Amino acid sequence: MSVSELFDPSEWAEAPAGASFTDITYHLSNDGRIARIAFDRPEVRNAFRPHTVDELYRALEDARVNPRVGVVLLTGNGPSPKDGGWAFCSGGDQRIRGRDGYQYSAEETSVVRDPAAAAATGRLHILEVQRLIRFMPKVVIAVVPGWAAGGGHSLHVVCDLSIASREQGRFKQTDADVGSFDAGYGSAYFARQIGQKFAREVFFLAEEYSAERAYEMGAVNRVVPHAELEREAIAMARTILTKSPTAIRMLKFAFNAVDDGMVGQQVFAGEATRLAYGTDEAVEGRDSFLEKRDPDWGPYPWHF
Ligand code: S0N
Repeated sequence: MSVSELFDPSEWAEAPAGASFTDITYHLSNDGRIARIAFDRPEVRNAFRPHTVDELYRALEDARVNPRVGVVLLTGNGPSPKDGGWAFCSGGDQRIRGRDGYQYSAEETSVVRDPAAAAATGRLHILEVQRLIRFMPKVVIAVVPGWAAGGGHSLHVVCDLSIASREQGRFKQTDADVGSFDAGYGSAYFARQIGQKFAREVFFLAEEYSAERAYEMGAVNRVVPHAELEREAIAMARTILTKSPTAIRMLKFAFNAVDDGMVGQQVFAGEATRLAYGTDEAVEGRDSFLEKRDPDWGPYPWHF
């Protein structure tokens, strides 16, 4: 069975970790440099349950630690076999939302160490996925073939770039309709992207808006014909892959830092430390310690 109508099998091979997934699909491009991670619950507009979030986290983490991967495409498979509808993601699966979060079912709890404890408590760990997207030193592109709603809307917000289907891409922030609120990146950071008035309108009115309208508001980067969506996303990824990995990484974390406070500074500083370790000056610091002598900083100027 085809992964998705927009999926071109000649471009991709299933990632080794992908074989065990049920709620998402995970592929790597044939040269191993692009990851494609897709929600695979089209019959519920790609809503996520805790098990979906576990798989999503594992796939993103796998892509994060793969040194060949530079760009991740996050998308939703489709169309729905029930009614032909398309979705990127419609957020948390409302059928299993409990009073303290989203509930695992008995068969899903196999993914956690203590099934009984997991079944007894709700999860809200899509926020952990948001942070992983935010802090991974790779570019994550939301590829939006249909609805981005609720927590799915927030996921597209937190991705570095968004590309949407002209015909099927639709956006709606339903949080306030269902008594839910993403009070972090989904709203506050969204307002940084498109401005306070538009962001408040999107949340307070919870109206549907098209891909073209999202583009006008500055919420998506590109709107392309539906049939071209994944091809265009791959082309964007290929352009990014022609750039310096270090420059892209430093730029992503520079863009993040101002909104991420001390954590943003920490992430940026970690990358600065990695660069510093590559200098002769830092090597002298390490060697002097190991050789039990005073460091010789003489060759290294106080730059101005
Ligand atoms: C996406 C919408 C607008 C699509 O409308 P459309 O095209 O008319 O399709 P429907 O007929 O409505 O849907 C088709 C089938 O899919 C099911 N379905 C759709 N979305 C969901 C969903 N989210 N959960 C469960 N099922 C869903 C429909 O029921 C239908 O099934 P059948 O055919 O059996 O009738 C429209 O579907 C829509 O509005 N969906 C709901 C969107 C929504 O409100 N999502 C939840 C919002 N909240 C979150 O996502 C919170 C996420 C989170 O974890 C969080 C994060 C940060 C802080 C807090 C939280 C928190 O949870 O509180």
